[in-house]
Amino acid sequence: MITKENSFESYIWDEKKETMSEDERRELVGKRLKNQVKYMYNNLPYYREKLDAIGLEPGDVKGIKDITKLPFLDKTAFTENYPFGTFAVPREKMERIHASSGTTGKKKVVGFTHNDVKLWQEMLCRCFAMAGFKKGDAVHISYGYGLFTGGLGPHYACEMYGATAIPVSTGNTAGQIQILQEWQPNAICCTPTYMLHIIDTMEKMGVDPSTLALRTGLFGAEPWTVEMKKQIEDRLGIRAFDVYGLTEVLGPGVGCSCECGDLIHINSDHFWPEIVDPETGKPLPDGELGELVFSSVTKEGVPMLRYNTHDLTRIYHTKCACGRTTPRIEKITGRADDMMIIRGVNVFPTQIESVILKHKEVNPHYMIFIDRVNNIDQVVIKVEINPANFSDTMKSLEKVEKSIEAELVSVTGIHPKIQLVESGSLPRSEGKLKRVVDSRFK
Ligand code: DLL
Repeated sequence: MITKENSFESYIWDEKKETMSEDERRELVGKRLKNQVKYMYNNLPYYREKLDAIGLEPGDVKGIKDITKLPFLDKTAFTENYPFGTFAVPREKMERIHASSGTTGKKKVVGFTHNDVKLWQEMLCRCFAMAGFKKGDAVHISYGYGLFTGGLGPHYACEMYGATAIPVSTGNTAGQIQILQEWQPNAICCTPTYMLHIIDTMEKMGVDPSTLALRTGLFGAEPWTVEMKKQIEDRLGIRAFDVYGLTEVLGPGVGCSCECGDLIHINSDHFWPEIVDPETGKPLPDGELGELVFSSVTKEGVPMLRYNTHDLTRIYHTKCACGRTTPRIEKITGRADDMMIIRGVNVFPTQIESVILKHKEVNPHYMIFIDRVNNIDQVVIKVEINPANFSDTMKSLEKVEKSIEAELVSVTGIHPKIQLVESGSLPRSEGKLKRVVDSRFK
């Protein structure tokens, strides 16, 4: 049996691009932006109309400082031009098409040219190096394969990286564990909640994590907290990294966290980030919470300039101890539309998660139910008991419920009711997990 190799080593995939000075990068991206505006104006009727409507000519954008002259784009670019109206090259020239479902209605359809696929591979190679993947590693990919970018993105990146892709996709958790045990992959890619589900199942089956060769993992596609990262690292004995991205801009690989902490390095030479005030759209300085906006300055198939992700975070333009100079964002708090307004107080599921996961008497699985009773918002949070750390008396049940409730009041300002439920009784997901059931407006 091969046993886990403990030495963790990461490196920088592209020294030149990832460590260039911010001034050099601004210069480079400025040139790319200037070309991209012209390219989109000439090849995308919907974009030309947008610029014409505000009287902006492509020549007005001369460098990065002019980016704020450009209008914002959002998902309506996709819905209004469905399916292929955002394609800047003919469909015949696309090497691949991906799509994300979105919460309502039509899919956001994104075509990738040959160069786009290469770019995507390169961006993910940067993430692999950051997360300590080694050449020759076997990579267990449990993101869904198909239109979702989570499966095929890392799959093709393995080819460029010189790693062996194991395209397990989602489902059949016991089968996944068998592969982890018998084929001994060194790295894993999946959503953090699915990783936890795999770990729970392994524990139930009596599988000892130290018999696996897993050393590191790239987790993302949904908001998760540092507490969840710690659980994955401690229970599985691996290093966990946060990979970020969205279909409209690329897919996974827009950014990734490094070994120095939880901030996510953004590959800003290709995906220029801005943080803007959700109300006014004005760019915000480093350290302020706002919406994350991207300009994909080198994409050919479906380029987007100033695309508002509605993901909320903060940005920092300081050099990281790892040597990279790329700007870093904080873990995503959630999308602006994930925000729950409870009796006028704004709360994100990630705030609730950070409290719950600190309590060892419960499992890291919870669901949030919101309802309006007699015109008053009521929140019930169901959390699973962790039988291993729980003494099974009514008194201790109440004690744990009260202690989580009290901490939630101080962290979030809302007064939820905690309901402890049996271990294993809440739904699990193989992909992105939906944790909130809001029945107020039904
Ligand atoms: O989720 C791409 C992806 C696949 C990223 C695999 C990472 C790993 P979409 O389905 O288009 O694409 O969803 C994008 O998911 O705007 C965020 O709200 C959320 N998201 C993605 N990565 C993270 C992350 C993929 N690391 C949307 N942390 C984004 C928090 C994330 N949220």
